Amino acid sequence: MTRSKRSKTAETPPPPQPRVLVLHGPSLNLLGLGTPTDMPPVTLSGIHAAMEARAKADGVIVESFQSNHEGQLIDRVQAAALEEVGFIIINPAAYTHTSIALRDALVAVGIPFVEVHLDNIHAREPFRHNSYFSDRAAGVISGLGAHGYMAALEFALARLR
Ligand code: DHK
Repeated sequence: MTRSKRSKTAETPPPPQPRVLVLHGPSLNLLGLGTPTDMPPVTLSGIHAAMEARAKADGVIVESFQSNHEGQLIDRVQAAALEEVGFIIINPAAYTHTSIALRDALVAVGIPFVEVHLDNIHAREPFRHNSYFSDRAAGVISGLGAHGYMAALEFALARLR
């Protein structure tokens, strides 16, 4: 039997890159597509690009997923458990205030998550003040606009280190 000349270290596969999943709920696909202003619009693709670039510097993969459908968001959360996603950042949008089903999915997979809202939901209508997610979230960021996603990502990167 011939013995491999390659060293053991060369045969050891690199550890899998940590993964962060960013979930966006209904109508967030419309972000930045409204009335033109002097400011460059904040879009989901812009938010994703900024998060991806920041995470890459730490060797972390960021995937973003937006859906207008509750079941698709639930399916994505369940799939994340099989993909060994280490952290979830979620803006459930209007499902924040309605979806026990999406909350249950997050609790069931047990992946730590941060809840993000672009607006300060407590400064809006009373029906937006309740969240079905906050008591199970590692933290909640509300009202910082797109900065909220970057702040959540910094937290996730620190947790994954
Ligand atoms: C987004 C929405 O679409 C609303 O339904 C929520 C959230 C707030 C946000 O601020 O990102 O109430």
